[in-house]
Amino acid sequence: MRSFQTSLSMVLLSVAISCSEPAREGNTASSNQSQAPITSPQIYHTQGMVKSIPPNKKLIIVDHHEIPGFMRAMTMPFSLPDSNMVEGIKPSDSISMTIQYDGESILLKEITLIKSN
Ligand SMILES: [Cu+2]
Repeated sequence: MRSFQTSLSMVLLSVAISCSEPAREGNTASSNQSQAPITSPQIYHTQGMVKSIPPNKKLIIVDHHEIPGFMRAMTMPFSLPDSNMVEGIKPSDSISMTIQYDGESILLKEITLIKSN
């Protein structure tokens, strides 16, 4: 009896979940309205170690920690919107970063020096 109740509540739960899915079809009359983006920009914070900064300062290559829900730990380049962001920062320094992701591209918002090495 217990297991019957459990499976019944599982069924009810899954029905409730599928019913809460927003209906996206139809509604063609209002399709001229600008559509909301699928994801609003997300802000992430992580730390890492600077691997290199090319002389033109358009990039910074960072060995960053895991960013939960976004990226595993890895070494990767980040575009620098402003070369002044790496003022006083050099390879092997430890930094923290604020990253904005809009579902398509990554924007480096801030770099903070944690420890100069
Ligand atoms: Cu990454």
